[in-house]
Amino acid sequence: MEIKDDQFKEFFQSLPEKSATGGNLLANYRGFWFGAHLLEGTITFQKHFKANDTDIILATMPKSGTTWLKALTFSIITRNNHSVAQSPLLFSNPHQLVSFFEINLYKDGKIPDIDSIPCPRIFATHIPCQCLPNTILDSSNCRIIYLCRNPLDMFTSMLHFSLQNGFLPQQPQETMSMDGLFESFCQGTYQYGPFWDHFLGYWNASLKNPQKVLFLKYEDLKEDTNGYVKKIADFLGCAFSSEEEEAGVVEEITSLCSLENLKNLECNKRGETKSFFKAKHSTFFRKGEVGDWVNFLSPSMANRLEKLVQEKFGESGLTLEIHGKYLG
Ligand code: PAP
Repeated sequence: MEIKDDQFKEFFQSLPEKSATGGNLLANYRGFWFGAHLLEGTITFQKHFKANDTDIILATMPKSGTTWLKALTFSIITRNNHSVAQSPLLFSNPHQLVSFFEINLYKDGKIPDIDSIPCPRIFATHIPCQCLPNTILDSSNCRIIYLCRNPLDMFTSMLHFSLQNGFLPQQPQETMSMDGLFESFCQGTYQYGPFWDHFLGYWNASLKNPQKVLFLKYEDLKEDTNGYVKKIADFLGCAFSSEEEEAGVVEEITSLCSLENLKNLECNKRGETKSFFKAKHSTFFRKGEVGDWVNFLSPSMANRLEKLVQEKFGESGLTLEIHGKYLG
């Protein structure tokens, strides 16, 4: 796949810090690592996106529960448009209902027509807070929901996703071994990394402006999904009425969006997302467990990541649950 825009190509080449991860050339842009295609989409989005006050932006690092957050937010916002039995989620993968800015809408430097999307518009992004355009952060009342996940499970999830989609060679001795991937993860040199600055960007923004940025953790969402469905609705200004609560709408949304339910729908068993790469819909739904990393990471890998978490989040007030332990 070739970048067509020569000006952008030159810009990418001019970025001083580069890293080769698994044969992918990444460049450091404002403290974060991007491949050329993602950076082109990111910069086009920064230049051309105009936020509306009613826009909702779902932000995550890859493998932190993006698909789940898309399904939940879509269901909360559109709950008066159709019954759960007729939800579009029964026929479409959540990634088809909520698009990413840099991966879908502004991909390849395209400028999409998003004015025709009915309000409130829901968008998603993996772009760090530090790289969002001012129109989102300062000059509109749009809302951001950020979902983070403990990095041990995030890494484990990414490893499976990459293997299942054939992004990694099956033989560990080839170019991109698990050790190599793990090293990049700990160095922060992978798409959108490092995770610590990604988390902290949104964490600090949520402390500064809690009306604008809701900071959530995957582990909390698993523990009390109904409670967080209500919290998300409150934050978005569309709280559930007592009639809705009595009628069990919150629980209906939780079970519609549960991993078991989504995973078994035909629309998620078949098909694939097409962007810079193809990813099978089924690979977005695996175990969805907290602490599954124990089955894949060696004790020394776990130790290294735990130390990293303590070192990077120690002063911030952000704590992460790692299999029963709270670090940070
Ligand atoms: P993305 O950022 O590439 O879109 P994302 O959805 O964040 O991927 O990550 C997929 C993870 O979320 C998988 O975790 P696992 O590998 O540890 O199992 C997937 O199982 C989990 N996931 C997807 N949908 C749900 C859901 N409805 N409930 C809970 N977890 C989910």
